[in-house]
Amino acid sequence: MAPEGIRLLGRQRDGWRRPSRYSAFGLVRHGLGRAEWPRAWQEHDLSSGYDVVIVGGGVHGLATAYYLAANHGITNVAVIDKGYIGGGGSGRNTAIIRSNYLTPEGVRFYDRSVKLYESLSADLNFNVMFSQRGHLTLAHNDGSLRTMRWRAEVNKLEGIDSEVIGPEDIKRLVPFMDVSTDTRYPILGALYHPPGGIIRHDAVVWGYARGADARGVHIHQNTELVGIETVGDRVVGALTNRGRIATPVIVNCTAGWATLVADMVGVRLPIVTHPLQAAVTEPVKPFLGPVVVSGTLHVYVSQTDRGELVFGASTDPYPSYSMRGSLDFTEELAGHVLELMPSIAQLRVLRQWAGLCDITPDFSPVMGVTPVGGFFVDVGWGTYGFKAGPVAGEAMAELLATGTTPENIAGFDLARFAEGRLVGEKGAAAVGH
Ligand code: PYC
Repeated sequence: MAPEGIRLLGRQRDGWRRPSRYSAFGLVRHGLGRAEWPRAWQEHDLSSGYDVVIVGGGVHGLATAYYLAANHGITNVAVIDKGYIGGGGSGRNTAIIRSNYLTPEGVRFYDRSVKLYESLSADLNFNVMFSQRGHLTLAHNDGSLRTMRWRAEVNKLEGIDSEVIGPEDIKRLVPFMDVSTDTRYPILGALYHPPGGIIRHDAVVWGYARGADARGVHIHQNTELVGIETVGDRVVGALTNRGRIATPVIVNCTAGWATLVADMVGVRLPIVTHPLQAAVTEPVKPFLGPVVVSGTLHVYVSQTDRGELVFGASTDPYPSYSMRGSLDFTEELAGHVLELMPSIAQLRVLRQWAGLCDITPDFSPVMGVTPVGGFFVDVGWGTYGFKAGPVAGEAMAELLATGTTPENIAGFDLARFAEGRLVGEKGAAAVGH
């Protein structure tokens, strides 16, 4: 049987007709000939009005625009970004996808995202390189082993493939891992989550941008929101560095700047922004299968399809908007990686960077309506944002199109902080914060 992506060529699930530049013939012509590749999304003049203005051209903003158009036929939509699309958190994460959370709400929500990621290449007709190579969260002490068991049981009750495994099974999955008992941080077990893995983050951003653009959405890069106009308690316009846009709906899909955008309409968000640093090594032959996470050592490691090792850490301990890496971070991170994998001591680190994480008191996002009519939020993603892009976009699009909050995001509303209904996900953070 032909693979799903090929069988889908030439027909669409939502009745939309693909522009000819995306046809199988176009692919061959551009692949073999000299014709220039078409741009994946177009540039447009800023219209004087849109039905919806989405602030933030990362995976959340673009997925929201894509599902508004694809699932609800709402296409008079602008996505604005003060830089270039995918230049914020969507381009600065470590591209880990998983659904092995701690709360039932979290598990169900992230599982829907994994499902959407599984069919995303076919849905967007764009290879997002989702590699479900498994995800291991190591436990180095009794306390974390207990949390892994707890997570495994909640996961199983929700139908998610997760189990606690011992050092021998870990060694089988990652043969060069030091699982001996005479190390500083002996490995007692791990939460093993086979559907987890990594993805090509740029491809996800570009795929959603291309799909939204082809359905009529306008993507405006280098377009900064500088103010929001309201009449009474309703949004009526977005003020940008390129001019005013009349609009009844603004969706805040930013990371790092979420509180500043919300301040424009007087909505206070319980968010503190911390940098999160990561680094990548030179490429080597494939030797690491699953993603490996150690909360105790504050580190996660995966090997990309190109062979590089990607490392990440916990957030920097102080609030900041800095997106620069630091030498002390890299030294500490490298030391922790070597505790787990002493044999990679000769690998050279090529690059390091930081992204901004908007952290809420319960480590869960803030999604949905706000006290200001027409001002919606999809923010506060802490260290989980990239993996949630598809489900967040799908749910936000449904909310905007129907006016009804979908059940899978109802628990993440802003009012929960005032009403004491927190959705505590700190225990499922990749690493301790
Ligand atoms: O939640 O899997 C995660 C994660 C990895 C890096 C930062 N967060």
